Amino acid sequence: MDIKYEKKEGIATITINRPHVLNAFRPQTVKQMLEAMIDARWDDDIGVVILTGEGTRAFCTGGDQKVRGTKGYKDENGKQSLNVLQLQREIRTIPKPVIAKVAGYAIGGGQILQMLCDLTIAADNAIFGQAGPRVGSFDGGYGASYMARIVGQKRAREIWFLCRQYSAQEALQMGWINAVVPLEELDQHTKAWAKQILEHSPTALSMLKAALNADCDGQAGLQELAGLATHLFYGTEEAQEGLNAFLEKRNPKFRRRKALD
Ligand code: 2NE
Repeated sequence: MDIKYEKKEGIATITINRPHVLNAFRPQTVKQMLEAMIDARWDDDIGVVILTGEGTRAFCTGGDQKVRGTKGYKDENGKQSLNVLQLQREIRTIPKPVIAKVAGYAIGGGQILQMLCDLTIAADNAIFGQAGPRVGSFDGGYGASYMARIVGQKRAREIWFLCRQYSAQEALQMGWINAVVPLEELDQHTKAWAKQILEHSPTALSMLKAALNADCDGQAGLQELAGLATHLFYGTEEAQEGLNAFLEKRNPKFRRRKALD
C-alpha cells in the first residue's frame, strides 16, 4: 500500500506513505487516496478528513518523476495517466472539511493538494513551492487559478515562474496556509482543530464549503451547492407530496409557499 488510512473518533486520516521519495505520488498512490477519500465521504461517522505525509521531511513532493512517461505517470501495468485531477476534485467536493497537516516539503502537485484542502496547518519546518516549470510540467487548473484567488495574481505568477521555495512563515503571510506550529506540536494542534470542527453542525459546514467553492468553481460549484440543497429539499413535506402524488397516480396538492424569514 502507498497510503495509510485510519478512522478514529470521527476523523479519517489519509497518510501518503512513500517517504523514500519524499511522499511523491504515483498512479497507485492517487488511486488509493481516492478510494480512501470516497470511503470517508460516505461514512456517516466521519466528520473531518486529515491529509498528511509520512515522516517529518515531506508532506508530498508531487508526481513521482521516476515513473513519468511521455503521456503521464506509469502505473504498475505501464498505463500512463494523470488521475491526480480526479483526486483534487474529490478533496474539493467531499462535503466535509479536509485539513492538510504539513511537515516538511509541500512541492509541485503536493503543494496543490494541500492548497485544495479546506485548511492547512503547517509545522515550522514546512517548505512550500512549485516545481512544474523546472521539470517540464504545470497545473493550469486549480493549481493556477485557485492559487491566484488565494495569494493574488502577482504572487501566483512569482510562485510558478520562479519555482522558489517559501518558508511556513512566508506562506502564512501570503494567506496560503492557516497556521504554523512547532513541528513537535503539529499532531496535537491538527487534532484540536479537527475536534473543534466536529462540535459544529455538519450540514452547516457542508453548505458553507459548497458555497465557498461555488464562488470560484462556476457551474460545477453551483451544481455541488444545488445538490446539497436538493438533498435537504427531499426531506420536506412539499417534496414528499410531489413524490406521493406520483406514486398514488393523483395530482399533487402543494400548499402555497411560505415566505422565508
Ligand atoms: C523536494 C526537493 C527540493 C528536496 O530536496 P532534498 O535535497 O532535500 O532531497 P532529495 O535528495 O532531492 O530527495 C530525496 C529522495 O526523494 C526523491 C529524490 O529523487 C531522492 O531520491 P534518490 O535520488 O536519493 O533516490 N524525490 C523527491 N521528490 C521526488 C519526486 N517528485 N519524484 C521522484 N522522486 C522524488 C527535491 O527532492 C525536489 O526538487 N523534488 C522534485 C520535486 C518535483 O519536481 N515534483 C514534481 C513537480 S510536477 C508535479 O508534481 C505535477 C504537476 O506539475 C502537474 C500534475 C501533477 C503533478
